[in-house]
Amino acid sequence: LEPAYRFMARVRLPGGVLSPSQWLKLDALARAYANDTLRLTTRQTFQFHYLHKKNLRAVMQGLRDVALDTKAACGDDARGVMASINPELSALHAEVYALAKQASDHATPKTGAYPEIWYGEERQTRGDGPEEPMYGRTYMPRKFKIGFVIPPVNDIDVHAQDLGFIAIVEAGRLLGFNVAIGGGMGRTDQAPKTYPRLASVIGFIPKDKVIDTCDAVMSVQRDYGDRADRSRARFKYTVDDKGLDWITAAIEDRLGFPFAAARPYAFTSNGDVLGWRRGEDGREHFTLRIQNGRVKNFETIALFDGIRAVAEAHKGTFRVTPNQNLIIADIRPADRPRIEALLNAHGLDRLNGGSGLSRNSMACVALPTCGLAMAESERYLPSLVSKIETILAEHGLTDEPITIRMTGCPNGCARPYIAEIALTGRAPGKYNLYLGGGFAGERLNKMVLENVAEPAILDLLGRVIGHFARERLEGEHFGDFAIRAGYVAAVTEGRHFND
Ligand code: SRM
Ligand code: SF4
Repeated sequence: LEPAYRFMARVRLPGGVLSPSQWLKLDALARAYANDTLRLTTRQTFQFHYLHKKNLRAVMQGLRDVALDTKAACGDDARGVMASINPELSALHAEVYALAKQASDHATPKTGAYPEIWYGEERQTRGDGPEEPMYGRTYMPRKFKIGFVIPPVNDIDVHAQDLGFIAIVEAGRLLGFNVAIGGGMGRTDQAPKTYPRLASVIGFIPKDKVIDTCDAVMSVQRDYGDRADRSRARFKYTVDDKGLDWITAAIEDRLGFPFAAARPYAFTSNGDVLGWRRGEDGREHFTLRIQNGRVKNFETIALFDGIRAVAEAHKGTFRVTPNQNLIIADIRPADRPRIEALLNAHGLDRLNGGSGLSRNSMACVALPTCGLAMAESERYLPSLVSKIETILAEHGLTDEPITIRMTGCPNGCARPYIAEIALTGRAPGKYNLYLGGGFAGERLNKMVLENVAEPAILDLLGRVIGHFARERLEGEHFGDFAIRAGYVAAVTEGRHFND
């Protein structure tokens, strides 16, 4: 008799775009085989939890029925490819999304094992069959993450990607991309050789060179990445160990041309704008806040059922945002009243309220499903946020947008090291507290308290928030203030994060 193994499965969904029928299938699979919930992730896709081993094939085949799979959602390969979601810029979004999808399809390992195992197909190659064209026989040293961003909103946190493409747009036309390399969040406590790093911009490429650039950058990491020490097997360490100039030259060598000088761009935030927006093509879009990405029927609100009702009526698309929210997108103006009525009938429109802090909060899954978690995250952050909200209200800062992110361990799945306030779990009820991240994801934060419990966290935050309320400059963000006021030093390079 075999133990009752249970699994998590993550769907591959480039750019977070899916159809209502795909949503309805995910909904049905979660109700039939998972724990009656769907979890939207920080990389714009879905996770199922508690899948019994005996049901895995049914889930994979159910996904295949709606043209979805779980290929390369985990593993030592190119992970889920992210893309900015800007519903107002419909044409630009469509173009960048198409490139993200192409990059994902291109970089996904061409394995025959997946259909063989999950769909029961005949084995296609035996023994010495053809090698995988990009990865070869050994795959990457470790996971590799790609993302496309459309400034000024840095919703995908492009500086947290191994390979980021920053869209350069002139008069509404996409010219190409600035290329950013070597971003990543993961680190280990008490191991200074590990650190988060922001991706460095190394130059500009025209838009028809995206796939070539993916190949060139990934193959440099494939060939030079550390395959001996797993904790340092990410591209960010290869970039720092070899040096940015050396890596850039190696990429250019494989591309066969030099990068052009990077073009100017600016980011203003990394969050989502909630509620209704109209695209340039006249279609309507509603961004729905999903707290920490958890879609289920709560005691206070039947969120899972409500979205299912919307999906049954909706004729456009859904888009999962990089902040774990959901856009009901591409609604024809004539259909808006019906969607509005459904949102209202199920109470979903109420979810978009809340303070500037809660609207900009994000937590990883952590306990009870994550085997690496050392503390609560998704289940704890909302209660901590409401205590911080009390302090913010005392100082008239309820609407102030402040980013706060929590993870149950230092791996950084909610990209905490670029939040203005961040907490990473150390032990049950104990966290490291970090301050000083950039509001647009452009600067790392720094640890101010190590391994402390809630009272110490609230005490320090209370003092900094009070000081911020009294002495902030016009328009100054909380993270910038924490540095100017001397609570933390600005971290300019990842390798100095632990200094
Ligand atoms: Fe993650 C591992 C959840 C985004 C860095 N991550 C895990 C695992 C699979 C735990 C494990 O290996 O046993 C977690 C599953 C928990 C569960 O119960 O479901 C997990 N990671 C997640 C998700 C679901 C968090 C969320 O709440 O949304 C995100 C899924 C993204 C996706 O759809 O693909 C998720 N993980 C990230 C991100 C953010 C990002 O990619 O933008 C990071 C930091 C960026 C980076 O990679 O540097 C991240 N996850 C890690 C790491 C540390 C990697 C490192 O370089 O050290 C691990 C552990 C590992 O790989 O050894 C990890
Ligand atoms: Fe698990 Fe740690 Fe990732 Fe949170 S940050 S999901 S605790 S691995």
